[in-house]
Amino acid sequence: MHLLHLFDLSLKLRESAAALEWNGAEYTFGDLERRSNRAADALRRQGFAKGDRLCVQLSNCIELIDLYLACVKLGVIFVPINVLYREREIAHIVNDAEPRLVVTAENLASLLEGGTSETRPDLQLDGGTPAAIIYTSGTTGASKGAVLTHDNFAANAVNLVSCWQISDRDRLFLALPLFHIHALGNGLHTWLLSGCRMRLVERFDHRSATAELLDFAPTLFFGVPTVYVRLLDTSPDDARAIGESMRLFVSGSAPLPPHVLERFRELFGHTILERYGMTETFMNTSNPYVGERRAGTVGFPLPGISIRIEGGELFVRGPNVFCGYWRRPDATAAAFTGDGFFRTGDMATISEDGYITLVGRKSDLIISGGFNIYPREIEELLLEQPGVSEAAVVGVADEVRGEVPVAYLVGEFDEEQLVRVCREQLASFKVPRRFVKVDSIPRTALGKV
Ligand code: MCA
Ligand code: AMP
Repeated sequence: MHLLHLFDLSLKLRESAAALEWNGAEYTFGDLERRSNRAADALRRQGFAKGDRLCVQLSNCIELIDLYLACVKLGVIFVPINVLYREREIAHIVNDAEPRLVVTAENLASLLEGGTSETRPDLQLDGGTPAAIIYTSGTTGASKGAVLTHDNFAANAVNLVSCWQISDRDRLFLALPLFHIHALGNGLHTWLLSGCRMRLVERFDHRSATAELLDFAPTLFFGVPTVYVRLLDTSPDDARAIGESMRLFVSGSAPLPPHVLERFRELFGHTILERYGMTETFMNTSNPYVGERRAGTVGFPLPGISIRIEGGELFVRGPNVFCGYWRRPDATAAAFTGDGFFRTGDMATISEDGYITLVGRKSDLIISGGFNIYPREIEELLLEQPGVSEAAVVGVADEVRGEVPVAYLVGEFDEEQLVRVCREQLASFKVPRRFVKVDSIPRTALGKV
């Protein structure tokens, strides 16, 4: 299914309804339809055609939505890039995706100025057409592009709207970054499908979050665990007031510690609903909307999604699962079993009454504040530095961010220089908090730390 058929339930059917609050202004779905037609016109004038890639490195803003919708309308593949990424990280994505254009805050305005036509492009396409490529899972140091189709986005949105009872009566407060699946796949798509009102903010800022929530009085909120840990600092009166208007708090992207769920319930009067997803698969499992939301678990498979646990690893198959890694047939083949199940790399157990619990990961992955860090990528950079002969980066528990990276190094090195290089070349959340000098790094016979 072309995603537009879902979006038209709002863009066309609810044309004059309030759709978006952004930066103090209000927009209807009709406004978004016209704005994205102009953005599509601007892209077409740059020579964009179906199948071309557009890289976008922007924090949350209305123009990012315009560009995404323009891509959907043109069959152009949207490639979002984390705004915190530095040159080295961006270069890898741009070299791999080979976009026709990279949009940043610098060239955004001049690009959009070139779009004047408000007529929607006339384009038929089927659901297997790629809608986005999102870079992820760099167990080899370099990340791979997960190719996500219109059908993948549609299957996820339909599941969540139905299972979480999202409707046009909802008010969604979206503060997570639109360059990841959490906000893009779950937030933006359920908003456009349900036709609810959304207030978008540039980013989640714990200093202003309470005031924003009180002011907007949302019914629906998506957060990563760090966001919920931050919200535990809300005063009891404010928390009660926010809880009164709220219908549903959802958490995902990293494990929500049970004590956070408990404390949050006492303060806000709501049991956070935890679900589990991946960039390659969108949402796989969710705690129930009605019934027990069990702390420490990620609930049950969502509709149409099959789950199997083999050798402790969770395998998943369904219309939500991506079609492969961009230009990486070997990696794609290795990621699937013979009967079409995707190997998630997540280790899981299932209780007798069917609740799934994630118990670890097969490969090294540090999740800090909901952002993924692949130790290998940082180790490779550290090993390029003078004096460093061995490097191992590991995740250390952190109250707020869940985990933070720490580097263990063998050799004679200048710590200040390492900090400087990491700051220059890595997103801030990847910079090791500490550099620990050790005599040797313990490894297994296979060389694994
Ligand atoms: C954080 N920073 C940002 C942003 N978020 N900068 C620009 N835009 C952002 N969106 C930077 C800050 O500038 C600061 O940098 C550092 O991160 C920490 O900021 P702080 O204000 O202390 O933040 P916090 O209170 O600790 O909260 C951080 C956060 C952020 C808001 C929770 O980590 C975040 O937005 N995480 C969500 C990531 C996400 O959406 N993941 C989903 C992946 P400096 O250190 O230089 O001062 S998708 C996924 O995992 C799957 C599909 C799934 O299941 O959802
Ligand atoms: P990404 O590929 O960046 O989207 O990250 C996906 C990974 O995040 C998954 O493979 C899990 O390891 C982790 N993840 C997502 N949701 C949860 C959750 N609710 N609990 C624990 N881990 C999660």
